[in-house]
Amino acid sequence: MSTITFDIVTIFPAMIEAALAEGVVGRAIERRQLDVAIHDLRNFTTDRHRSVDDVPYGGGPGMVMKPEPIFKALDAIEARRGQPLTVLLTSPQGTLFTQAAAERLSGKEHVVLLCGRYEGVDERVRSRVDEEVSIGDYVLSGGELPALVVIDAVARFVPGVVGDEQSVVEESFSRGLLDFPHYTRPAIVGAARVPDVLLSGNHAEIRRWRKRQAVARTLARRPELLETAALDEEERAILEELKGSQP
Ligand code: JAH
Repeated sequence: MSTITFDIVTIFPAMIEAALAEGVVGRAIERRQLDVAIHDLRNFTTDRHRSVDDVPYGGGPGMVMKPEPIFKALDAIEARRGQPLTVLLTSPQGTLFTQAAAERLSGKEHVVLLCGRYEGVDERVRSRVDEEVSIGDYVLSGGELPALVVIDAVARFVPGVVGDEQSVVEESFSRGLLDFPHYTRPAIVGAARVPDVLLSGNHAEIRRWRKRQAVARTLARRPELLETAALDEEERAILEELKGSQP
């Protein structure tokens, strides 16, 4: 069985713990398809106050994460795991974390996630970082939520983590398109009806309708995805038709 080990370095271990207990990822950990170790950065401090931050050189507002506790934590993880480690830092300065990046990381045996806080980490920490990744262009209060995003997206590529019922290949982004609309019972709720085609039992028609919806939605909401999407012949035809009908 293939597994991947994540080591997470954080000042909020309870935040990580709670999130990883639930859902697909929680189940993968129970089944030992995923191994996650959470390291409290304060356990690697040496001063009486267990300080993980300090004032910025050069002045200015806010605090900066101290390098030594982070170096000590990484040394301890390295000693426990044996190399090679891949160290990830989540920050707004990173390269965009995409589905392709998640797939690539799922091939690693160990990934260390460093969660920053405050105004960021001392620049010298970057000498120990292999990749700096951003989950999107917004500022958060720390790297814990992005680290959880990375673990979730990577775990889904580990064979057996996602059940057959949520096929990884069929879902949104597997081919670079947005997903088609989904419906369940009842067929009519108030004035809102499920599209007739989905009730028709005509599976060829249903497949065509879903493709059309996925392409139309992508064109309307995320047209830039169509530059790199792996469209089949039918999807390319749908796209040309849709482009022609709304210039
Ligand atoms: C904020 C350390 N890509 C989103 C993202 C990732 C990390 C952070 N913010 C946004 C962050 C404060 C301190 C990291």
